[in-house]
Amino acid sequence: MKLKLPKDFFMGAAMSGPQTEGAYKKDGKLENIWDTWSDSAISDFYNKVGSYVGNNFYEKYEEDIKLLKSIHLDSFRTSMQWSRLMDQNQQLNPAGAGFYHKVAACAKKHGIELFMNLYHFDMPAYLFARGGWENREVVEAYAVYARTAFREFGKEIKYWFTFNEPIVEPDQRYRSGVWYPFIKDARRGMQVQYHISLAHSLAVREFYKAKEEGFLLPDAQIGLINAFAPPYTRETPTPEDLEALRMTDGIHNRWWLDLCTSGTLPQDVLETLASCGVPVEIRPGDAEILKCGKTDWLGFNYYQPTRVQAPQEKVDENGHPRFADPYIWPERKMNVYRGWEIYPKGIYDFGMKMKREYPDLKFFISENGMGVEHEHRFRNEAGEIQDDYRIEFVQEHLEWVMKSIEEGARCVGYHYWGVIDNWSWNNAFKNRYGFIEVDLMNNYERRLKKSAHWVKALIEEREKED
Ligand code: BGP
Repeated sequence: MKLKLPKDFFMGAAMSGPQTEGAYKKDGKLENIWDTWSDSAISDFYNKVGSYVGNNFYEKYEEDIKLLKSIHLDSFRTSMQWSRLMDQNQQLNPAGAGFYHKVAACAKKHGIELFMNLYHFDMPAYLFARGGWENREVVEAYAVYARTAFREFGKEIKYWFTFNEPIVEPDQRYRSGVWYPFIKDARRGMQVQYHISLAHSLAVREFYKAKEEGFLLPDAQIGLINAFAPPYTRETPTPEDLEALRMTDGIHNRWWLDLCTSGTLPQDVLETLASCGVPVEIRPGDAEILKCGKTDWLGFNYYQPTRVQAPQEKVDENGHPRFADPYIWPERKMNVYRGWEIYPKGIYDFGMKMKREYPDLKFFISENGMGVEHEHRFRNEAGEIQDDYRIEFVQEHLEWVMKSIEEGARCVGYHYWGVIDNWSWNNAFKNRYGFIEVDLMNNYERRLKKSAHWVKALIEEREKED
């Protein structure tokens, strides 16, 4: 199939502050939770590469923005680091703000749209020490941070997002405990998820207040980014399989979709949780806050489908209710380096679900990508990485995006994750995602891979029609 990108469709790059900037102690930047983890247990990170360096975007932002433009991308998303923008007294750190002003000005100069996200798993350490997302004062502090950002950058940035994948910290830090601080407590995890929902809603409220007061561009928009992939189960499911589907979808997707579309949380999910000993503590007045959580659009991060079936045991090894077991689809194709299934049709299924259930809300594919280990194996004689597997991956996913648009999905863009190789949390630089290589042995030098030429040619085709 010949791939043809529609007009008025963002083609861009996704990245985040904590995974690219580095400069972890420069210009008044405070410690964040990744720095704390890196300092306390560096062996938890692949090749002992902690959070300190990113891919040196702090120094190389101009070169990087020019590179994105050189392969004809029209937009990119990154995130501000709370620990860089604000000081411990919840005041703006002018030097930190200066960096983001430079990035915004540079994007403008080179004609590339900047999408700005406010939080990408990067709690400032001093706030984590006060209880992090378990503490409502931290929720309030996040609203102050969001207000400050909107007012400081309101005339420079049009597209804003409150959170990237707000489901990840409750899961990784508090429920499964695989990320620092390694807590395995379903109740605390749900409370964190709930508090993040309040924080999102307070930030959206601040956004509209700032808009009313003239601090923002008149067409500024606010959204939330999540991995919303609809879960699948076996082809001939039992009622128990369907129940596993309901709760998986409820906690991971409907929770956020309902919040962004109707300013509420799914009652059936809250009730099931309470009946299983995981009640969420809701205070009077919270419903009013959540009502403010409705957004202008969504970002959909998609890497792999979720497949579930009825759980063998109703309780897991930590004594928590177990709502589902993983289901291994016999026909699955894997990205063996990351351990994630590759299933491009999932992107289409989400588009159709949005069309059916939330027809008014537009969205874009905010992350999609393929991380591969030891990519130097694929270098040709001229030294260029021949990442045909990545080209195939992107091509297949984009084909399903196009099909969903043809059939009525309101998908308005595609951002590839990690256009420039970056730091992948505790996998550090193990799996490389980029169309552009970062040479860690050579001062973070950037080099195009084969996929960079491919994506450039794809976008040029569209431009020829203008
Ligand atoms: C998403 C995150 C990104 C990014 C990506 C790839 O869930 O939003 O921050 O890291 O996954 O995952 P990883 O880097 O773990 O391979």
